[in-house]
Amino acid sequence: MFINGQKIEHVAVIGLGLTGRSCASFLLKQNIVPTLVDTRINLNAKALSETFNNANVMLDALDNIDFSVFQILVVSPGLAISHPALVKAKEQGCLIVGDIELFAHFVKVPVIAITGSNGKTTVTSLLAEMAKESGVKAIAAGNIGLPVLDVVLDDSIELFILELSSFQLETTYNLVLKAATVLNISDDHMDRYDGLTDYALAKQRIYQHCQTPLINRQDSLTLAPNIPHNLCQSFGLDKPTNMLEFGLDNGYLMQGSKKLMLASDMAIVGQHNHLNALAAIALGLQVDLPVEAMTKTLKAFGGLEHRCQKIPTNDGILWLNDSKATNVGATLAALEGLADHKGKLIVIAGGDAKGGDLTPLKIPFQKNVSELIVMGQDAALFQTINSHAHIISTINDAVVLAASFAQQGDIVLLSPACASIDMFDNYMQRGQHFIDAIGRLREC
Ligand code: UMA
Ligand code: ADP
Repeated sequence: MFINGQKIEHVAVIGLGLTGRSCASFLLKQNIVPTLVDTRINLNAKALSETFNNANVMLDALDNIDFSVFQILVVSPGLAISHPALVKAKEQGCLIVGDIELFAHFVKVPVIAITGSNGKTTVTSLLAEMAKESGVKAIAAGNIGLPVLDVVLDDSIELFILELSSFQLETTYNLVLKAATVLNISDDHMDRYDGLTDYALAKQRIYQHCQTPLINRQDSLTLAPNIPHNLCQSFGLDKPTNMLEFGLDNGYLMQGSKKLMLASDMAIVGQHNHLNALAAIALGLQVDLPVEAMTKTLKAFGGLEHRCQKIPTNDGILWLNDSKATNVGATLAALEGLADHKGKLIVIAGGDAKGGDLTPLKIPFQKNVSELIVMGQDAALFQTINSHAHIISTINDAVVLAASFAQQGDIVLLSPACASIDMFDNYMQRGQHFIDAIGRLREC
């Protein structure tokens, strides 16, 4: 394997989750047996070694490992490259990359990439559906859950649609993109960044080698640094002024002065989904997907689980599972979408706030939310912005309490504004426990 003209033989894969394992398999296909490293000492070293061609496995703190013997360290997104051991390795001459950078050196077909604080998975999935509807063999990969190196060598793929996290972008240098977008920037992962600007800069790396940057013209942190405005396309909720702009006018999704479709014909609802739809169409046009196929997809695409997902019940209450709202911006979008609702709105929130600032929720909670129920390690933080918040300890208790407040015509929304890992394996498990608890209400 050659990277930047250098023959690569000595590689360490750091982190042995989904990404690290896919990197190890990929490197074996390139006849490189990597050293496998993880800080989790409870992993099964013997089984890992056997799976990856008797590779050397080191389960230890990064500080205890001498990385200077490696040419490349392939670092997983869950590990911060600001870790002193990795900074030292870089000073000693190691190249620090992620799986997306390796992908960049091997991919042979067009790539579109999507990042942002919220809406990445929705836009990535929508675009993949639009490509399918257009007869293009596309695959959605990356942060969405399918590691890119598992599919990069599949010759049948005509288009890659990548969901990229800021963590992945930090270790990516040479990814050439047909089109890319930063959908929006709001407080997230503040436990890994020095502030919002630092986080936005990581996201903006997506535009480094991008033919058509697509920016959110109402969110200045999504702009492409050093790229003239006239080379960018944009989307926003306002009326577009030319064909490089996508927006809304008189209830229509528009490209410039061209009507694309009625926003109310979309199967997913809420202003944030109008933005998601505009972004998906703008990206799709860059790879020549027909507008008709894309609007047809928008009429049928019913949204994804755990994102303002309706849970069917026969109690006359609208139960919404928005467990994927792992930051304040996503919860704000949900509250905005429900602002016109007439009955009571009961919200269940809380978990690990990841060092984020909850104050943007203060006024929407005051104005629109009748009862706020909070749980998890940062529950008390919610009481600082809403002194009436009820603190409970389990999601089951939250559902039982919410049911005691709710009557026919009311809404109960799980939209935590926090990560789930203090109480659950992941946001999917949190959403499932919410659904299960609602099911148990019927049994009472
Ligand atoms: N970890 C250690 N020690 C190690 C390596 C990892 O403790 O040596 C911990 C990390 O801190 C983290 C966990 O293990 O808590 C998993 O980290 P990882 O880098 O091994 O994660 P993967 O299993 O490879 O999954 C990653 C993405 N996870 C993260 O970025 C944390 C997945 O996104 C992604 O789907 C997958 O690669 C395939 O590309 C998940 C995610 O939560 C959905 N992403 C964040 C988000 O969307 O907010 C960025
Ligand atoms: P991501 O992959 O970026 O986490 P998802 O599409 O999975 O995004 O949605 C995550 C959360 O963000 C959900 O609660 C969803 O309702 C909300 N959301 C989706 N799109 C947007 C958007 N454009 N702006 C704000 N919130 C959004």
